[in-house]
Amino acid sequence: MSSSTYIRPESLWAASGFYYQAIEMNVATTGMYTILSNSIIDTQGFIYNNSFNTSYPDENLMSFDDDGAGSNKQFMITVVLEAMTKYILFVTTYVGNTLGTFSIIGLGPGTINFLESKQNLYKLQTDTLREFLSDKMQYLSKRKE
Ligand SMILES: [Ca+2]
Repeated sequence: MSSSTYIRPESLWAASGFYYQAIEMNVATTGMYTILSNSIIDTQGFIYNNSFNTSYPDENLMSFDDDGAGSNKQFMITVVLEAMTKYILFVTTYVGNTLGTFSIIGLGPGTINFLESKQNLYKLQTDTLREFLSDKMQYLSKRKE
């Protein structure tokens, strides 16, 4: 993660009107995993250890990416995930007020379990007001063959 290209989450979150979906993740096998998105939307991904707080977006943040997958402005994050640990994959869009479907692909030494967070899909506001919306974002996981 280069400091020259790293976009601090606050600068993104400071702008209102971004939808996001929080997806809980866990793995049975500790190892290095790569998680990327597939969508026609310009996505961004954040991985948090255990939990996240929209008021403190840096807290528990492990990794962040915007266009690392190299095509179609999809994020790709490679990170070590430990077994028996709860992680949150936080998916949002580069452009505000964007909704649509996306897929999440996970590659690594074992299966990644994805669970929809109870918080599911919200529209992020500057005052951290969370507006629950219908489930228009979808995801799936694949195990590396
Ligand atoms: Ca992107």
